[in-house]
Amino acid sequence: MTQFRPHSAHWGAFTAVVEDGRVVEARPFPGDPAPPALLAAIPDAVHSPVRIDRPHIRRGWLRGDRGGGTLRGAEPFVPVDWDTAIRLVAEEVARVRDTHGPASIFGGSYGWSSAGRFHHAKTQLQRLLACAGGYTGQVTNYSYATGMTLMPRIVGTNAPVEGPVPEWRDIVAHTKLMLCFGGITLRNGQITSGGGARHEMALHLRLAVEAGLRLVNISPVRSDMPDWARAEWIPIRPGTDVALMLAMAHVLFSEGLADTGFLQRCTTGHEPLRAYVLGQADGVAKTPAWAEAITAVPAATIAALARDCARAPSLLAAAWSLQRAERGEQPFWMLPALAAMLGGIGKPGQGFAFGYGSMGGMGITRERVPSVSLPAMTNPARSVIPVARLTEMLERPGGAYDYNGQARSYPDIRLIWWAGGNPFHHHQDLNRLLRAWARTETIIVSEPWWTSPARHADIVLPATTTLERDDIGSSSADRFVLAMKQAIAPQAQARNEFDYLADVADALGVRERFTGQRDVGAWLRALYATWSEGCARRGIEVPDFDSFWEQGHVEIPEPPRTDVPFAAFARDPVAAPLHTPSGRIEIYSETIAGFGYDDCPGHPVWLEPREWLGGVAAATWPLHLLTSQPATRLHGQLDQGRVAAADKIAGREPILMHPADAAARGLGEGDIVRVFNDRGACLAGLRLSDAPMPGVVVMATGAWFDPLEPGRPGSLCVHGNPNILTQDVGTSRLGQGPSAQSCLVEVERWQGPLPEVTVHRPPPIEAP
Ligand SMILES: Nc1nc2c(c(=O)[nH]1)N[C@H]1C(S)=C(S)[C@@H](COP(=O)(O)OP(=O)(O)OC[C@H]3O[C@@H](n4cnc5c(=O)[nH]c(N)nc54)[C@H](O)[C@@H]3O)O[C@H]1N2
Ligand SMILES: Nc1nc2c(c(=O)[nH]1)N[C@H]1C(S)=C(S)[C@@H](COP(=O)(O)OP(=O)(O)OC[C@H]3O[C@@H](n4cnc5c(=O)[nH]c(N)nc54)[C@H](O)[C@@H]3O)O[C@H]1N2
Ligand SMILES: [Mo]
Repeated sequence: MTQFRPHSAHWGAFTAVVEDGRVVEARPFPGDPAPPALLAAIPDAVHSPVRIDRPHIRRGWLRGDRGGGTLRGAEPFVPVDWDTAIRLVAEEVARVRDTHGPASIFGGSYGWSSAGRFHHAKTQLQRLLACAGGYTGQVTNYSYATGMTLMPRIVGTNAPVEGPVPEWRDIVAHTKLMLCFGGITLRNGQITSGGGARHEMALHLRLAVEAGLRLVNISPVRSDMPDWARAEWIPIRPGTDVALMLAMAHVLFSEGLADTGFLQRCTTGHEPLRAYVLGQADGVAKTPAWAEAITAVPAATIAALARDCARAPSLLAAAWSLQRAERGEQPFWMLPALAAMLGGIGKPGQGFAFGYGSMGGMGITRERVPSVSLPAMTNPARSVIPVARLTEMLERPGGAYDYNGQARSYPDIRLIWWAGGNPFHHHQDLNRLLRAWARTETIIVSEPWWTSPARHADIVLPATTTLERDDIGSSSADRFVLAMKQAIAPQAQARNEFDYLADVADALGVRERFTGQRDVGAWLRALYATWSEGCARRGIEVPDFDSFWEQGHVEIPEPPRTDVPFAAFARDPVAAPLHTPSGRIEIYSETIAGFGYDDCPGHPVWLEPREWLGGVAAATWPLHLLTSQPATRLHGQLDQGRVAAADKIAGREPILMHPADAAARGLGEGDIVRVFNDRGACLAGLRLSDAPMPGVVVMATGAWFDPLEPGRPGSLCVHGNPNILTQDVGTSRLGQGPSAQSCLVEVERWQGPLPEVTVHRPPPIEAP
């Protein structure tokens, strides 16, 4: 018998088609204008041979070895029953907490997990650890850590980064020129955090193009904008955008095109920036010719861009990727500064914003209602690190570091528990991570699949996928709330996080607190009730829970009108000041200047990165590697499915290279190549393309880390996980965000026999 169950994922709402207890198809949500191709991979993932079928323990750990140089990932696992696993987990949590204090338990668990808001693995785990005494958590994220740290200091809110941003509706009606640093990459619009029913990125872009909007794609990669958008492409060296923006400012200042009225009324500190740009501060005028030498963009092009922006209603937009780089604060600070010089901030369709091409739902028109979410619990240990300082934390227990104006020190981690994230996907410099990972006494990982963190754990707990449980999908970037109905029984011995964590809580004596004395059904009703109350406070009526569940979704209608960001402020900055110390846009920040960071001074500047095409390191490593979001996956998720598999070359992740760079190395289409630098190496399949500018190569993130010799740092990744190559340094002492996009490499033909990709099969498992 065929059954149809409404469901959702970060890659979209769908109907699960179930036959004989198996999901056979994920049918797109009716009315979705652009259903993601990724939906096709869902049945593969759910019924994958790489699912974890029962709890497992690393053999050495069972025999008493507790870290201290252990090279996890090499030894076989031993299956155990759930009762044993729960007892061992509870004993280990209690031991570490009582011996070393709760901050020695790392429960940050950064990662996207799955869309359902109740069975959200990280939140569930952190609730348990909070009940049990506390843990070390993580703040900010890999997406826009630096942007979200900087933006409140300079404009008083993080809205320009995470939304709401100026709406497409206003862009279509009012904007004449839109500069897109990093383009508008439609592949990224497939994803909405928490799950979305409508994928509208292409739809809005098309309406804007039809309305005559002039788009400029300022990016190292031409295909960051679809061909049909008829955008001009301005190829730019990665990591140099701030130099181009500074040179545009030079043109505005020196040609009298800057809106001095706006600068005086709504900003503070444009004079020091002006002095810097004109060269009065350091003797170097930031002219278009100066910027040409850095960016490889012709000076005349830069000057023309500046003049065009001053002449027409313009919007300055940039992808989140620009700040995922060394000194990533600088382009994110200079973009609002430049928009302030143009004077359009607060007018419909003008000003600045980030992320239109980064995620589905940016710039849509939506009521400002909250999304459904599971409340966090206060962490009694009050210990956190900036998310991307993971390896450094493990390397330097007690070590000092700076972050956003604070002098801090790292906790001494003895136990890591990860649920719902993949550090071997998201973190940079995996060889360095592997060495640091080996210092930890115990590592627990909850996962539905044998992903890299599970393979590098001591205790592995098999989690259900969303299709094996009831939940609610909801995103702050979509107008729908979605019923995610259980479609199939839990596979093998997989259990819901909430259920097994309740058993761990029981063993730790905190079951009642952890469950709140509710079961799953009661929790879903409670979360929905809280959300409906939030809607009611904004005058929006939504159906009761039973009608919602019956219907399968709730749609919040598009509002007729929403606010233009910064409109009230721009009209009257005294009556509606920003939440900054001056109440204005801080082109110069006394606060940041007061931190005394040489890597992030008081106003935007060009600071030469360590790794970029214009620096000394490029003599040894002449190619700039961009590691972009994958079209065929969400990070590492769905890598085991057919969509990702179809894109690979002999099972390896493709690397895009300009034909001129390939010819210079004697390489051709389809070659298996070794991509390397002094941090590590991986294999990849060569794809010739004139989309990247010469000197720039592109690999998507997300191929599962597959070391030739598991457990040995420095080993070749035979599959093509590019984080074996990227550098692990903070953007600056301010943001401490990840710097993945600043990465130089070399590429050569792989000469040896082709090693097998084995990571999509379970690791070695021993009889108990
Ligand atoms: N080089 C480079 N690196 C990057 C980036 C880049 O641009 N370049 N981008 C960065 C960015 S922006 C991000 S957000 C990160 C993303 O990094 P992550 O969010 O860590 O990546 P995911 O693969 O989504 O990891 C989620 C994991 O949760 C598991 N999971 C799914 N559902 C469940 C569940 O119900 N229970 C449990 N226990 N587990 C579940 C999945 O199998 C998966 O392994 O990567 C970052 N890394
Ligand atoms: N299909 C799919 N979509 C996704 C995700 C996914 O895994 N798969 N992940 C989601 C997540 S978690 C996030 S945070 C967002 C990330 O959203 P973004 O950060 O916007 O995504 P990226 O693909 O990393 O970068 C966008 C483009 O920026 C360009 N770029 C890189 N460096 C530079 C530079 O220095 N200057 C300029 N001008 N351009 C540069 C690259 O060519 C790249 O194609 O994507 C989301 N969307
Ligand atoms: Mo992200």
